[in-house]
Amino acid sequence: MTNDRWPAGFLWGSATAAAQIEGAAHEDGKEDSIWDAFARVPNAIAGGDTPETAVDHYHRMPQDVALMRDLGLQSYRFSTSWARVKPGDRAVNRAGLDFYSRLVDELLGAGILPWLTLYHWDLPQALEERGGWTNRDTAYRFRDYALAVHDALGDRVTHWTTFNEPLCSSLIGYAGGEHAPGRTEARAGLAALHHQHLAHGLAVRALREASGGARGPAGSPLRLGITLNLTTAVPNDPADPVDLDAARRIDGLWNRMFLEPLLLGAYPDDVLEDVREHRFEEFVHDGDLEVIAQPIDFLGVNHYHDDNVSGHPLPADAPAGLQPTDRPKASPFPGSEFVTFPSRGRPTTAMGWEVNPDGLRDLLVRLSREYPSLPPLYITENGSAYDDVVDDDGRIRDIEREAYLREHVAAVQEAISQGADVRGYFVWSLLDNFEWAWGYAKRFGIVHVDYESQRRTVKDSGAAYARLIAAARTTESDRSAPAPV
Ligand code: GBH
Repeated sequence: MTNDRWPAGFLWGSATAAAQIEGAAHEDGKEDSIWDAFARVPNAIAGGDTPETAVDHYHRMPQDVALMRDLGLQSYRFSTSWARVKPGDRAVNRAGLDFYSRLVDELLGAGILPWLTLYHWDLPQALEERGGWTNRDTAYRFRDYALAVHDALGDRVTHWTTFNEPLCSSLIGYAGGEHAPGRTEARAGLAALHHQHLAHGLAVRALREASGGARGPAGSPLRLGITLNLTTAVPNDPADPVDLDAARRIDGLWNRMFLEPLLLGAYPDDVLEDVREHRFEEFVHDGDLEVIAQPIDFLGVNHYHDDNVSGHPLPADAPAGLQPTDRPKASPFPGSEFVTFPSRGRPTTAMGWEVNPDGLRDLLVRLSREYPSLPPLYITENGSAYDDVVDDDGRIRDIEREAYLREHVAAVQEAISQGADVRGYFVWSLLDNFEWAWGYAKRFGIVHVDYESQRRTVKDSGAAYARLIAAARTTESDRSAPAPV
């Protein structure tokens, strides 16, 4: 892959999420999440697909862990399902927690570090019926759920992530409507955004206390963090003030509305001004920002693409962006609904996302320069969807996904050489899976899943990733490897 050395202890892994792989949507006491309910809304999900069976990981977990071991993964990033652990947000469901307990044991037995995410978009539907993330009380319910998972797994799981991509589960779910719960109200999206931040802070505080207080030799052994999806907003014409302002607005909503409360303890003034008509400040109570801005041990970065942003309408002949279904949606950008995303004509993945590995390098370097209080970074997701072909010999020669992977891993290494403190990389995704509003139509796996037989086949990209990990580990600097984070 490259002859340069990787920092000692750099962690290689792969990621999944509960609703995307587990299936068993109504087994052993699990109740509906908002994605189970959303799948029943006509035309919400491409092909009428549902997460009911997904890739049946709930029943195939030991084989899937064996696959991870065969690939040489050092860590596995998975999420727990709130609706399985506390169905309807009532009492703890032992059977649901037992599944995760078995998973953790299986991982540890295979020498794989469990990297647990508490919320990857699957709110219990019962809580949605009480307002979901627009209801401040949901933040406190999240803290209780986090403590229940910690009670069961805190003796074996060290690495905890509160939220995966709160941008998506707030603005895309409540303002844009492409994701569950499919609401299309700008103010609801902003309420969800703040309440998820609050939930993060409450959970971090509760988990630290439950595990012995602040980190330190005698204190908590936990490593706590959050994962954001960070996307660079590139002005279409950097000499045009209208495009520059559009890029500022989108950078604010995609990135700074999340980074700044967490790292600086304040929402960015310019974005507060952009969303003024929605009275965002009413959601922010005294003391909330101190709760939100507690120190974290790592920041997870999910990155897929950057985007070209303009403040002008698209030309009439511009190709329409890919949409999972033709169900009407709204803008996920409160106060900046007019912004457009003109194509730069670069090659795209099957999601229509332009491929630009330099964008990942530049993002990581920018974060390191602009936020002095930035904790160590982990790439908690990066990957690509392509329309795979199973050849007659059964092989999946997914050369584009392999190239995407190599180029983005190289971009991470360049960022490190330019000073970014990146400690690990998780490819999205281990398995083809339920790609949210796209259903099973888009495949991100480095392992192919035949959705009829549930058979798993390592793709060429998966074999390449296994070789890459093995090679990277032999080029680690000879200093003894520190523990991750
Ligand atoms: C991630 O989503 C998820 O964590 C994962 O579950 C999923 O399977 C994977 O990526 C692949 O999709 O603000 O409306 O202009 C994040 C990918 C990147 C999609 C940012 C939405 C912004 C759209 N997201 N993008 S918008």
